[in-house]
Parts: sequence; structure tokens; C-alpha cells
Amino acid sequence: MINVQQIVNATTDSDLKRIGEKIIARERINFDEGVMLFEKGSLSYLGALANWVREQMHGSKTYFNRNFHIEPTNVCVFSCAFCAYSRLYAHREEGWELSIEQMLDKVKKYDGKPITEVHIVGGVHPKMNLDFFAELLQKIKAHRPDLHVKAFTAVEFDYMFRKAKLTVEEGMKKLKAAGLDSLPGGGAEIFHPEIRQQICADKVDADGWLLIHKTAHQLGMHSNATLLYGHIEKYWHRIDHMERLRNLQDETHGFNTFIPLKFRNKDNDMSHVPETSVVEDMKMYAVSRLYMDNFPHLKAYWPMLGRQNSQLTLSFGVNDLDGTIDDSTKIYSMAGSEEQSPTLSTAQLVSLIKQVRREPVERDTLYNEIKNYKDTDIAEMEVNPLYN
Ligand code: V47
Ligand code: SF4
Repeated sequence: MINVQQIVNATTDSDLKRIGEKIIARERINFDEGVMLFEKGSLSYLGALANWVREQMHGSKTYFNRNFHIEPTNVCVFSCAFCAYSRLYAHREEGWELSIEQMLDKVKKYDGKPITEVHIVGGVHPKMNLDFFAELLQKIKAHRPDLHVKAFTAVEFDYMFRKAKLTVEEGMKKLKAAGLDSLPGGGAEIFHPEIRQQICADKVDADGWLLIHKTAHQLGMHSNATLLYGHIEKYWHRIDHMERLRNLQDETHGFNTFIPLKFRNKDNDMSHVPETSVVEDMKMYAVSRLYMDNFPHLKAYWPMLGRQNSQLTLSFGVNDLDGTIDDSTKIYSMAGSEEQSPTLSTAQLVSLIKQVRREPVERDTLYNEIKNYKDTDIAEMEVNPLYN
């Protein structure tokens, strides 16, 4: 079998060869080299390198968790051009707004089930303020103290804290005390103002986003980071975005996972922008694995990519497929993802990973391993209510 060193040796392009050698030596690649990988790297070259890095870091392990989502509202004061999901406050009768009791009922639905995480994220509703969410967190924790609460994008935090006239540190401390455990990675989009101004001008900017995550890390919480790719940005905007995240990670080591999110173009103000091809998607994952050398995990969010393409990413650097999701995530189905009802049972998720000969490992939010399913029989799982 040809190994990665032989693939690098056989490369005729001197830039790609040098970058490949750096990667094999586990040296950091720089901005220009990141852009060059996108511009010149073939799918097979990038894939070979990214898969090598992935296997050095995690072997064949592919993580997932058992989680569910709550989307408190899709009413939003902002109007990001790519968003198919939100409704302006003036049109709030077209959207939904859940009360604390309704959200608690969703939590209670999982009583007795081996779910480890709730992911709470939604639009920015002017009436759902810091006190509202602090009360929600307290009530969730009072009901189920062991449930890990991963909640709110930097966009939601920024709005809540400004409205409450608190600094980021004060606001974050308050939510942590109420029960917040970690932060999801949303709202990052593309940091560079040249693009941010065109796709989401009115929400928190790059420095604001990074400050919120830095503050959370300093308070001992972990977080994720996303990048919305495949619309009007150039390759260098993606690398600029990754560079800013990589720099913060050098300082805090608080990020767990990097999640590239593929732009979907249905029913939004950017519907005229074509979606990227699968080849471009896989290149994005591969370059992410190669550039984000200090991020332990790379996640493909299956409801956005679809199941088969998610399986493919596992050969392009990805080692995490998020979770069983369950219930109510609408942000991608409304923007045109092929996954219109994004729920997988544990048995289905394990089977998806095994089909492409990877090792399914159930984790908690912080990547502590809960169960390795390498030797678990799918047929047995399918008839066991614990996995369905
Ligand atoms: O910030 C919105 C994206 C994000 C579209 O941290 C779109 O574990 C593509 O961040 N096409 C929110 N993307 C979701 C998110 C997330 C998801 C899963 C796991 C985690 C995690 C975080 O969804 C937004 C935005 O970038 N988004 N509309 C669209 N049309
Ligand atoms: Fe609001 Fe988030 Fe949609 Fe932007 S992406 S309009 S902040 S819900």
C-alpha cells in the first residue's frame, strides 16, 4: 500500500511537496500555504494528508453523542442574508416562541433516557433576555443536574449582555452560575469584514465573537467554532477565519471542535448563489484538518451535509459526526438540506459509521468516552430500546 510519504514524494508541484513535508513533520503551515492548498491541492492529495493527520490523532475513532436540540425561537432582530429560518419581530406571528415551561417539557421528554447533552440555540428575540435564559438554565439543571447544557451562540450572548448592560465577563459568569456548561460554535460565519458586511452586517463582529469565546474559556468552559463556507467568500477569507481561531486557541486551548458549515441556498436572500460541489466540500474539511492543528476535533454536522456526504468526510479529516440530534433542529431543513427530519437513533448512527469501516465511539460533550461500539452488533442494537 502506498503511504503518505510516498504520495508527498511523488508530487511534482514544489509548493505542495514542501507543504506536505511540513505536515508529515507535524510543523504548522502558514497563511499562504493554507491558501495554496485550496488553490492547487487535488482532492486525493488533500485527502491523503488530512486522513493521515486524522489517523495520527484519533486512529479510526469517530465520535458522536446522544443529544437533543431546543430552538427557543426563530424570531430574530437580525437579518443575515443566508438565513432561511428567522422571522423578523414585526412578522413574529409566522415564527415560534417557546415559553420556559414548553422548553422544560422538551427536557422532560428525555427523562430516563441516556441522553448526555442539550444544545440550545435560536434566533435573537428582543423579549427573551438574560434573566429569561438564566431562569431556563436553572430550571433545566434543577430537573436534570447531569445534563450538559451547551447553549447560545456569541450572537445571542452579545445581544443579551448588551441589553442587560453587563460586560461579557459579568454576563457569562451569571449564565455559568445558572447552569451553562459550554458554548456551541455558531454565529462565526466569516470573520473578515469584507464578507461579514455583506452577509450579516448587523450582528456581533469578529472581535466580539472571539472575546465571548475567550471569556468563556477563561472561566473554565469549553466551546466550539464554526465557519460558514461556500457562498461569496474567497479561499483566503476562509484561511483568515481559521487563522484567527487558531491564534485564540494557542492562547486559551478552550476550543474542542471546529465545524465547517456548508452554505445551503434555499429560501434565503442568497438563493442566487450556487451551492458548492461535494469535491469542494471534501477539500474544505481536508484543509481544515491540516490548518487547525491545535483543534483536537473536526466535526461534520450530518443534518447539514446529508448522511452519505457525512460518511465521506470521515476520509477527509473528520472524526466527529455530532449526535443523534432529535426533535427540532430546523435551521438546515429550512435552508434546503436533504435531511428534512434530522434525527438518527444511536443504532442508525453507529451503523452509518461502521458502514465506512470506522470505529464508532459515543462521547460526552467534552469528549470523555462513554462507549466504544467497535464490537457491538448492529442487529442487537436495533432491537434494544436503549439504542432506538
Ligand atoms: O451560525 C444558518 C449556520 C449556524 C445557514 O457547536 C447556515 O456543536 C448553512 O452553529 N446554510 C448555527 N448554514 C448552527 C451551529 C451549530 C450546528 C451544529 C453544531 C454546533 C456545535 C453548532 O448555522 C449559524 C450559521 O452559520 N446557518 N443558515 C444556511 N442557509
Ligand atoms: Fe438571526 Fe442567527 Fe438567522 Fe442571523 S443566522 S438571522 S442571527 S437566527
